[in-house]
Amino acid sequence: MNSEQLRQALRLYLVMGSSNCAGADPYAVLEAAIEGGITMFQFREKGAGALQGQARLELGARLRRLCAQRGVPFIVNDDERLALELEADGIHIGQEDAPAAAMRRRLPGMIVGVSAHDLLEAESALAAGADYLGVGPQYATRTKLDAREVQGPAVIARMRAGGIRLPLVGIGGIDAANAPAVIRAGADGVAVVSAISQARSPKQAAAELLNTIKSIGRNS
Ligand code: 3NM
Repeated sequence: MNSEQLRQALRLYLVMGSSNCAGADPYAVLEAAIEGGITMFQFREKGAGALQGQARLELGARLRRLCAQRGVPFIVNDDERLALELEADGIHIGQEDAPAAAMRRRLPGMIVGVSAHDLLEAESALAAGADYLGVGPQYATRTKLDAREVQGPAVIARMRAGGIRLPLVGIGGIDAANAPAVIRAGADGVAVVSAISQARSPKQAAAELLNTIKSIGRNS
């Protein structure tokens, strides 16, 4: 996937694990979200109540197959071994995880995404060979308990002004109402958890978000 294809794939990025689905079946939630138009998926089986071991691997394998069937890139959060086992399209790592350069070496051919919180972190991720950045939290989130201070879309504008051209998504508290501000600040797309996984209709929520993003276009 080249950088332009990656930009397109990042337009509406669903991040999710079983504990984000408010008791619903994660397979059904992902299927509905794909029907609604999500363009990329990250398996993030993390936090209180997350599946472990074989159950985690089995759910990951089912979601991975669904993504493969529907042509949606499948990314694994943090876990290098799981990414290999599931033959993921990529891995997403935080600042605390092994640096992007090591991932790129050990997971040849995979997309490497990195969380960055300011221009300095964005520059070092770029230098380490990251393919895209996740920048957050844009707004208050109840999904990630150890999220940093809310930054607002201005942090994306600062990265762009500082010369960061990498494909980039905003994350944290994003919904259809505030997504336009994130795109206007210079993001290629938005990454969401609860706005889709906890919506009454994940399909409708995804479709609404995608329409909103499409109607904005970058820097308009
Ligand atoms: N990373 P929701 S915020 C997974 O700031 C994640 O890096 C964040 O969930 C960061 O869309 C976040 O439900 C959770 O607010 C986003």
